[in-house]
Order: sequence, then C-alpha cells, then structure tokens
Amino acid sequence: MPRNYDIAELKRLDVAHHLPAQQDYKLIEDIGGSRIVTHAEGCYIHDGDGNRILDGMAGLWCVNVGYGREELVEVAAEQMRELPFYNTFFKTATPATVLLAHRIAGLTGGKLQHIFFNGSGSEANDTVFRMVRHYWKLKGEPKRKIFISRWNAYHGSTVAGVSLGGMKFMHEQGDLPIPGIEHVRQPYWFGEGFGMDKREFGKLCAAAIEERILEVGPENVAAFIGEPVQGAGGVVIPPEGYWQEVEAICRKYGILLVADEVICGFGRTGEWFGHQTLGFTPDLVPMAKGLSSGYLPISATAVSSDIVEVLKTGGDFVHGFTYSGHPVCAAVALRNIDIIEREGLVSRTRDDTGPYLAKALKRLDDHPLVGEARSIGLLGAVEIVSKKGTNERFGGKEGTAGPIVRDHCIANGLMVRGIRDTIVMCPPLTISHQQIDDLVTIIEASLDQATPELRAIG
Ligand code: PXG
Repeated sequence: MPRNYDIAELKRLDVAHHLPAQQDYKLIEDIGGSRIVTHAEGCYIHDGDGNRILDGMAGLWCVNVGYGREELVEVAAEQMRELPFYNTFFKTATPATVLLAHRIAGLTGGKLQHIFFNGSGSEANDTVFRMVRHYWKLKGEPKRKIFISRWNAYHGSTVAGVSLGGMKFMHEQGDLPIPGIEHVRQPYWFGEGFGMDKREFGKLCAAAIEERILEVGPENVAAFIGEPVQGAGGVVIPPEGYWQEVEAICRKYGILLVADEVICGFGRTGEWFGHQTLGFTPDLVPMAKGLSSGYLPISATAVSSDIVEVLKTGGDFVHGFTYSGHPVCAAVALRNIDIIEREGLVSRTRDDTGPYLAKALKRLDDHPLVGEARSIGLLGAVEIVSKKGTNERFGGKEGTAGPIVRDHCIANGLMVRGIRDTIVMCPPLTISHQQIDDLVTIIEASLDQATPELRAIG
C-alpha cells in the first residue's frame, strides 16, 4: 500500500522547487502543482487526489509489463546487494551487462550482434550520432556526416536528440538543430496526404529522402534515422511499402539505416521490434523504454557487425556514460525480457490484444468527431476533426481539440496523450480485453462530452 503522503504539501513543494519535464512552469504554478502519482498496479495508476486511472500510456510509452512486478523489485534488490555498481570503461564489465547484451543480440538477430548501453533513449541516439560519424571517418569517407531525419520525428531531448528530431518547437529553444541534419517530410497520410492513394503517398515521402540525398550529395550523407512508427509525433503509421522504399534508397547510396525503436521495441507493434513488423533491416537500433518496462532507466544501441568491424580499426571509441551497462538496470531489463517471453506478450499483442484494440477502435469510426482511428499492435491513435469525412480541425488550426478531449479522458479515468488533435494510446502489453473496451468507451464518452465546447469553437 502507498505511504500516507501529505499531498497538499507535495504540490506546494512541487511548485516551489521542482521543474518538471517539458512543462510550462507558470501553468504548473497556476494549477497549484502537478498531479502527484503515488502508486500503481497492473494497468492502473493512482494519484494523491484518490483517482484510479487506467494508464493508456504505459507511463510514458514504457511500462510494457505493467506495474507491480515483484520479481523486478526482487532482482534489483538482489543485484544491489551483490554489486550495486561497476563501470564498463576500464576493460571491465559486470555479469548482468554482458548477459543483457547477449540477450538483446538474440532478439535483434541477423548482423545486429553488438550492444552499447546508455541511460536513456536520447543517449542511445547520441551514441548513434557519434558512432556513425566516427565509423565513416574510419572507413575513409569523412565527408559522410549528414543525418537525414523527418519533420515531426522524436529522437530525444539532448542536443543531438532534439536536433535529430523534427519538432520545430523544440528546435526553437537552444538554437537547434546542430549543423549536418536534414529534415524531410513525414509519412503522415491523415495529416499530409489526405485524399491521396496511401501507397502513392508513401512513395512520395520516400522519394523526398532520395531527393534530399541528391541535393546534399550522397557522398555527404551518413545515415537516415526514423522511428518505424512515430510515437510522440502522433502514432504515425507509415503507408505500406514506405519502409521498403526507404531501405532500398539507403542501400542504393550506401547510407546507414537507423531504426529508432525506443517506443516500438519490446513487443509494442506485435514483434520484438517495429522494424520486424514493418519488414526492413536497419544497421543500428537505439532502444529504451520497454527494455526495462521503465522500472529503471536503461537504453541500448544495437550495432551491426559490419560497423563494429570498422570500429575495431580505430582504437578507443571514446564514448560512454558512467551508467553505461549499469548492473542493476541490466538485471532488471533481463528479468523484464524474461517476463515478456514467459507471458508471451509479443505474440499476444500480435494475435490477440492488438487486433482486439483495432476492432474496438473501429467503433469510433462512426463518431461525428472522428476522422480516423488507427492502430498497430498496442499503439493507437484517434484523429479529431471538425467536419466528418475531412481532416479539418476545430478552430481552423491544429491543437485545439486534442487537449480538451484528453482532459475529459483523464477526468473520466483514462490517461492518454493529446498530440495536436490526435488522442494517442500505448497501454501496457498486459492490458485485458475488458480494459481495452473501457479505454475505447472512455474516449467515446469524452468525445461526446467535448462536443458542445468544440462545436462552439467551430
Ligand atoms: N526516441 C524515441 C522514438 C522516443 O519516443 C526518445 C528517443 C528519447 O528517450 P528518452 O529516454 O531520452 O526520453 C523517445 C522518448 C511524448 C514523449 O511527448 C515521448 C518521449 C519522451 C518524452 C515525451 O510523447 N519519447
């Protein structure tokens, strides 16, 4: 059971001292502090105001095995007693670190046999950034520095992460992106290809990558990076064939292909990794979140043997973090993978709960405010429109309806994110049919409740 917290005091201290992530500090002050989440079990979180909320976001796209896993607590305690920390810098490693690398390599398969550990998804992408440029230099092609990414991609919040990402509002803070990063259009059919044949639109988006490569010169391009399915961008599921085209373009010009699996990894899309679901083969795979189901911070960057062979010719790769391969995080990640395997959460997502969510979301197709409801595995999105049959938005601009409907959802006991006008969901992979029904029912009721307010906006 939770401890008996003084919630009012915690909220006061939150305003006085705590700067929360990606937040408007004035707003937090105005609302009297953050919602204090005190405890959780299974697919539910509880807050200090006594609300029990179905966690449609698995924390922050990460608690794949759900909350309250005693064995993860035990394995962390056991590892802390035996060895709470040791580093991987000085020709040293710990058992859990090495075993986790072996375990991940088994899941990524093929040539992705080498694992570099970091603490967060952002760091996993920073590792990609430095490693890829270093690789090309060692290979004798030092001009290959440019990364091609997509607008509205999310690759993290560090300098390289924000720069690789395609969030303009993030670039505006900190004078980013850093040089050498090119952004091209995203394969967001509902937002940007509406009315077009989906496959044709996908081809157009892939062609934009080739056009940019030719514009900047293939000899200057190091890598293309993309999330198999964009998460923070609004669960953008690319049209069929898109990734095959992208892969062919990368191969044609000898460009490395990076699949950012920070959200898609560890069963989310119905295979261990999103690139397996979508059918392409990357050269580097940053991953985080579901790797430990968020129980402890750890990320990994899987690297192909071809790249590692080149790195071996360069002496030290002078990159790494104090907590690279942290033994406690690694032990928890190992046990988390055990749980995912033992409970068949990947195939369950592919064959059972994923299709069940897709079917449940279909119910929303007839709702007057819903432009599209889409999902892949246990990643889903509902597009809110002002005029049925179009992709027009309330208030004539993006971002009016999303926050309103999201707030209704939360008040109705469902945690989801409202990204612009898209309600997105990413529940724990342990979610039941009943809970999926609850999730969709709450979204439906929240859309109904928001309707008068939104119609008034027009
Ligand atoms: N890549 C992807 C694809 C992500 O989704 C990161 C990298 C960075 O991971 P870290 O661990 O450094 O946060 C992410 C993280 C949102 C939201 O608004 C999404 C993320 C993080 C914070 C907020 O949906 N994804």
